[in-house]
Amino acid sequence: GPQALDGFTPWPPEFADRYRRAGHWRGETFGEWLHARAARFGDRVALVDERRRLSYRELDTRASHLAAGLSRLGIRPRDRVVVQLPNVVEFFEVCFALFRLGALPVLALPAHRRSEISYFCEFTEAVAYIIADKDGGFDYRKLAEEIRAEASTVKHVLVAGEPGPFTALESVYDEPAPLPEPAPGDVAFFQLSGGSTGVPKLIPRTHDDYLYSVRASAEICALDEESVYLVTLPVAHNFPLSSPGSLGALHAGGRVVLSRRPSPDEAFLWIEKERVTVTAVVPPLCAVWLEAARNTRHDLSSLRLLQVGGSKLSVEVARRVRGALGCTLQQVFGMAEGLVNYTRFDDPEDVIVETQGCPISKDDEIRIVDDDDRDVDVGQVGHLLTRGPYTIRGYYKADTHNERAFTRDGFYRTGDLVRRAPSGALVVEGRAKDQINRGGEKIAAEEIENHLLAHPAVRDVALVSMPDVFLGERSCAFVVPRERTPVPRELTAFLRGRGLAPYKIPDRIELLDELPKTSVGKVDKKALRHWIADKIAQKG
Ligand code: J2J
Repeated sequence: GPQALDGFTPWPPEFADRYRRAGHWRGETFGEWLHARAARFGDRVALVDERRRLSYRELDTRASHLAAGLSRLGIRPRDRVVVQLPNVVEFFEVCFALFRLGALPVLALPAHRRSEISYFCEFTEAVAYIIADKDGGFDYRKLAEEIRAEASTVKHVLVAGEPGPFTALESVYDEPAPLPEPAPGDVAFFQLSGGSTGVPKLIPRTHDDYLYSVRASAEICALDEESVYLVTLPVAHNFPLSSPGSLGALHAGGRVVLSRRPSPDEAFLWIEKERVTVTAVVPPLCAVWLEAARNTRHDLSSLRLLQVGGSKLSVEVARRVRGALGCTLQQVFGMAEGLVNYTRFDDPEDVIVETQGCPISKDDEIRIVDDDDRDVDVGQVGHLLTRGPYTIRGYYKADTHNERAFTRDGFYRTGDLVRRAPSGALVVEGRAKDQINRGGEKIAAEEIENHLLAHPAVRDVALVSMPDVFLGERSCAFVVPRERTPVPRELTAFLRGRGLAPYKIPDRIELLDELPKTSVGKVDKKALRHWIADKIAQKG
């Protein structure tokens, strides 16, 4: 077959064969998949946002027209394109146009700023950057000007909405032209890793593997033509995209409704208006929704399923879902690298409330191991390793890191600490990776530490999580200053100036004379976490 993309680690042939024989990998591309949906669901509404309603057929046609236009701009198969769009219909037109072209979307989040976007553009040698004009009070065209000045490979900036100095996305759509079809085993796009390293890692997902996870997820969640899925989290994130997410709803012939904001104000309005049946939120948002549902004037009776995932949901909040919203709770423990676990509809209530569920596939292999990769006893907490038909075998262009992030026999080291409940379901007990999970938003400690070390008054630094009632965790930076002592506000302003996504700015900065070290001379982050947790607890 054709040569695999440079920097992509394919599954070994014996595994690929097994996944094909099992019927997981069906040899279908996203482009073909959308054609098939359009042929079957035609004039049914596929997508709804503030401004537009698009049928399956219209989506299919618009994607083909945009693919043709992008091709005429010179975008070729395997070219990387950084896509940073809010929750609007254009996200799907753009992604499917690129899929059809065989060009590869790099799915950035709306919160990303100069630091992240310029890195994605440079690392992937992206030829184009696709944005909306404005969202949430932020002007992405300003960001694009900085990116264009820094990233020499970016030839095109395409803007959904008012283009300013750039090209209007709307002007690119053109008469469809025959295009070379990508192969189903090819990389289709890149997700971003929550990460624990100095720079974010890119996750290559293939047509075959991703469509399997979408199809199987849609089945587990019993989606059908009557399903109405509300996207409240950022549309590009793996959870609302594929677990079963917008793509799962489209797979089943349902309707996808795009809410710009996750706030109850906006989301509840959509639920009532479009008779939404299913949606996905992170735990802090779940708590806010439950509170807001107490005295909302909106009719939420259509909602049948609330999925919660991205970080650990507390048992107390979990128990309140049915009473407050009158719908079923489903816990979802997933990762952009692949593996996704769901509690099932027929699970007993305590399994739904107290566990993070079971994997999608009988071919998801799960190991729970100690620090030396030996299996722990049943029920004990250990490191979660996984391998399977939709879990990557390597990050993109990351050979050195891949040696650490995967076992020699291809298991992905998730960095999560889990145990098996008596039911067999997984329970997330903690994390071994150096990451802060800020209400579902992941922060790689090393990335922020490197930025802080670039400040002339900073000698040493450690970023750790601190407990937070609302978000579960927030970030705290322990800073050892040089002769001159920086004020915390100066440091956060410095980080903003470096173009970091706002959620990565430390919530708190503590100055120390030196960082505590373990017996082997590493920074003792555990001690720092305890210290800050105690300090917060004393304040009450
Ligand atoms: C505890 N920790 C969780 C949960 C994810 C579905 C749902 C979520 C994601 C996601 C996703 C958790 N309880 N229920 O991609 O398809 C933490 C774990 C995990 C990391 C992955 C999906 N659900 N987590 O959150 O790539 O630490 O994907 O390894 O953003 O989030 O983060 P991410």
